[in-house]
Amino acid sequence: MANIGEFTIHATDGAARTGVLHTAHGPVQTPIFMPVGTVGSVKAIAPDDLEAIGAEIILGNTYHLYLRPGDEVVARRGGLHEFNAWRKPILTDSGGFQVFSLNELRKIQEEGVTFRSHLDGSKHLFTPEKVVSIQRNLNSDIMMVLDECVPYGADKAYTARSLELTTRWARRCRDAYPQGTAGNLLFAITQGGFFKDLRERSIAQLTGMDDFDGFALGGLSVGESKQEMMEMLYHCAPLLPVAKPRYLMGVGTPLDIINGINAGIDMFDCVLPTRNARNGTLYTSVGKINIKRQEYAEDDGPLDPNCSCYTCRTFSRAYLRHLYHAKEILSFRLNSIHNLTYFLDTVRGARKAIKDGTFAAYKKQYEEIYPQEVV
Ligand code: PRF
Ligand code: ZN
Repeated sequence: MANIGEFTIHATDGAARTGVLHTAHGPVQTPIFMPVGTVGSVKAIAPDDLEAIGAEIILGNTYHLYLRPGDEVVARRGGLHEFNAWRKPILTDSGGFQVFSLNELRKIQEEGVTFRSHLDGSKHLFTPEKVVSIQRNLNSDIMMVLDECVPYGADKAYTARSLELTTRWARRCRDAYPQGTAGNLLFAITQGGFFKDLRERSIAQLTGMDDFDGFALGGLSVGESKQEMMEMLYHCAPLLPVAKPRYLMGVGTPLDIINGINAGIDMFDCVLPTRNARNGTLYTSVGKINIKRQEYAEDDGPLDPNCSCYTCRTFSRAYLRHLYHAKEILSFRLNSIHNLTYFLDTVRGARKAIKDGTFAAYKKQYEEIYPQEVV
């Protein structure tokens, strides 16, 4: 049995790597895409669906689960895995990002961040110690430190002060739960906005502590152009320790993920596949389609002939279009199964290509499918 937190790289192809990260709830093959289950459930998808599409790890949100149903309620049920019946690994975001995106009135101080609940307006304080305690109650396999995701357009002075605070908060998170205490891993989050020297400083400070189980790139995909994101991604990824898992938070499109892998990133999460599924935007081997369109009204073919998911094996485009227009809730489930399969197939294919030494050709295929996104 491998130790919890052990990360083994099996093959590399350029900067891209494939390996396995061992968690308390089993191994995760990397590179991996993590479906988002904000409140503990991946929207419209049950755990047996997740198993069927080969999901290995899902993401939950500290912010939402703390507010409702409450992390102590979850702890008394034996933790999030027992509560939601997903017995494989779970990563939880720390809540920092959600506080910043869902609260206009939040207040950041040395101690932590004060905010009002988006549910009932009640006032709360997240400190580094508090978000670790919440994530321990959830029994998350991978906990994230409290950070400030610097808004796009923030000036250099603000960004510099903010990254120093994020570093101090990361230290406090680690001190609240020293490495190896129990089975919960803790990842640090690097920030630094769109200033390369500040990004370097944030990475140097956090990797210098040497006791995190992995490192995330935060503060990307926050409104910048694709070109700016890629420039920062390709600048920063090689600065992260080779031997630890690297996580690009909240990214992205299939081509973003391919670029991330190409830059040496191991983990991704994004609401795109599930959110787009619910508005009828579906990813296929020839690009994005919208199932709403009239052209599919009598199309008896499968959604994607190259996909082997339950939706594609079983239903026609005409039927999926009908379910969408009839606002049937089955539409959400079938479309989500397909889109998540597409994202998981993307990382599965990447793992194989890295092992085979053909990742450049694999990347080129995605650039051809999504030409409008190439920067
Ligand atoms: N910090 C945290 N969660 C995040 C982000 C971040 O910067 C992002 C940015 N894309 C997504 N989710 N804690
Ligand atoms: Zn499919």
